[in-house]
Amino acid sequence: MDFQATIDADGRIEPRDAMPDGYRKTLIRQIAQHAHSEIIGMQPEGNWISRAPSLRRKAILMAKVQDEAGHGLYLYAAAETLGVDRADLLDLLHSGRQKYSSIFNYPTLTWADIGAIGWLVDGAAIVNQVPLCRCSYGPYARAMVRVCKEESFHQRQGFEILYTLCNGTPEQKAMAQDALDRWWWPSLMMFGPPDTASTHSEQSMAWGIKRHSNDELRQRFVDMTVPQADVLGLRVPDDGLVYEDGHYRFTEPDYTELYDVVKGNGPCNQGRLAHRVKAHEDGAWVREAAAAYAAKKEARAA
Ligand code: FAQ
Repeated sequence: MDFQATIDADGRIEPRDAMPDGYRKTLIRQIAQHAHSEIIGMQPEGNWISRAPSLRRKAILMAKVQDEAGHGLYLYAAAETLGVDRADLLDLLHSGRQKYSSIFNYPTLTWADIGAIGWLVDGAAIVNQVPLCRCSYGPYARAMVRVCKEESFHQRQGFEILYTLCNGTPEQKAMAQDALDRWWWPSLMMFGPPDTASTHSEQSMAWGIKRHSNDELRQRFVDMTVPQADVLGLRVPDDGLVYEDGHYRFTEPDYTELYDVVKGNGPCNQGRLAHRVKAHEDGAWVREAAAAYAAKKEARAA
């Protein structure tokens, strides 16, 4: 079957199938940005591993941060099936020529932020990524299945951190509310610009890469999250929130902030990238040792 017939039949495109250049390019862009987000996304939470309030919390947080590294690995591997090299993608990230999600340019000021990231950021990631399990490109769709299962666990652990804080002292509850106040709007921005300003959505949806528009997914996230805030006893910081016809109508986030953060002007952009580049350089000897070991093994087998 040719490309368009496979897309029309809602089938899967596999790495060796013929595909238009634009389809390949769009996938490389989106999968690379997604992979970069996973590994840069390790930093805000990694910041709290040494300060987690108990051994149990520390063990859970370490496992979560390691999961994010694993997601980066599946996604870089999925991108490589499209004929790009992981080292080149990392160069593009490090030189600022490829993007990563705006959300990871905000600081984690208190322990409640770790709960808010799990609950809201992983929650938003699930809403965005579950439909990607049905993406028309096979390797990306298959990578998403496992990623979504792990994100589900992450979302619950974040909610449980906040639930514990909300049922603790008044100071702990106030800390949880402050985290929600700061993370709510950036979480809404994760879904991208509004549909009227989204440059790629229409074509990506026609190709079956994206299954829903940015605004549809944002609405789904709000509908899912507001009742959860009620269970926590927290107030979503939006005076315009009303329940109407089965949906929560909400105030749109300030998209000028999204564009500004994406341009590199968020509170943590410079630090995140500098930390990432340093980690990469410090890890050069590990990559060299692994390559030397693999070469030796191959020579022995020959
Ligand atoms: N941040 O035309 P659209 C996670 C860019 S993973 C930065 O609407 P598209 C797990 C966009 O790239 C989070 N840039 O674009 C975790 C494009 O720029 P370009 C990452 C953004 O691709 C949890 C331009 O704006 N998830 O959280 C953002 O159709 C906790 C125009 O936008 C994914 O990457 C943004 N928020 O839709 C990890 C999911 N929004 O390339 C650690 C896969 C838009 O033309 C801890 N990606 N841009 O220069 C997607 O679903 C899509 O790429 C969207 C954007 C929905 C993000």
